[in-house]
Amino acid sequence: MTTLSPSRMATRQNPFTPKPEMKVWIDGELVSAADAKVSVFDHCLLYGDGVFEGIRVYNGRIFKEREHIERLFLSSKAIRLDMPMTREEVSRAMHDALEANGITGDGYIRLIVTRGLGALGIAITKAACPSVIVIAATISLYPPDVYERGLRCITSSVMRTPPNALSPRIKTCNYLNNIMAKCEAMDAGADEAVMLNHAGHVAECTGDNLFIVRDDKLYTPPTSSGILEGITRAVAIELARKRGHHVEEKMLLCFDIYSADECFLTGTAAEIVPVVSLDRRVIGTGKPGPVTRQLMEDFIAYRSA
Ligand code: PXG
Repeated sequence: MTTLSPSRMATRQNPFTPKPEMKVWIDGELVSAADAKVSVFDHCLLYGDGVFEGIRVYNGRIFKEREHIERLFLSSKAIRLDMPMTREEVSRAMHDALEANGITGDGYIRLIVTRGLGALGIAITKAACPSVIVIAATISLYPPDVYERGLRCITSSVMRTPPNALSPRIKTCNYLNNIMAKCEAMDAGADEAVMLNHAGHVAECTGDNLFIVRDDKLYTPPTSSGILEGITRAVAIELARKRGHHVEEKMLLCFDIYSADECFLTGTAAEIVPVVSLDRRVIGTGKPGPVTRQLMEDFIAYRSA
């Protein structure tokens, strides 16, 4: 085994380099990307001890801003992290970050709250001083052809955390089990992984909620199946009901997906994206179905309304 000398370590090139002119909002200050750093003693780095939101900006407007802020506050409450800012201040910070980065069209906000500096121990110190970070940037989407051909998925062997472990309803900065599931999908040559809960019921994908369509009715797992209550999921439910579809939150098994007419995922990053196979079983015709296509269209109209 070769060991890297410190100098070689220092000169390795990270393929990810933020644009130098990018400004990151950290605890009330806008700092350049190069200086946007957290301490090695930060509990979010040491333990994944923090919560976050990923938020879209369409046409300069923060999509579902109130809902994202509310979920952030609920996540932080659940992990006993006292938000150091009010909802209004968080909103202002996001708008300031957008303005500082000249984002007037489409963009993406990553809002992070870390427990802040702590000792090298698990215990939360009373003096914990949480940090709030707002990164305003753009997002790389699935390439357009994915929306045309649909995703190929596998069922992951990585279980979604059971609600009595780390509740999937909390959007914590610990995404390791989702990352492991995504790795499994990539290794299998698939696009995404469907994660099951402790009882073997379908929960969700690694960063998206899941729906199936059967006989023009839509079904999606309930929060009790161990999902993040997605904001895009709520929009999809609303849009489908507006089209007159029956939408039901229902416990699902892999068989329900194999035997569905259509399947699609919803999430901030993916928006609405069709799924055309699971574990090499073709879903429906193997092409994005009419209900999914209609919803994708409706979503585009909705987000820019
Ligand atoms: N489930 C999980 C586990 C998620 O992380 C969703 C569902 C969909 O929720 P929203 O509210 O976004 O409709 C998410 C959200 C990424 C990324 O980089 C993923 C999410 C958010 C931001 C970025 O893949 N997932």
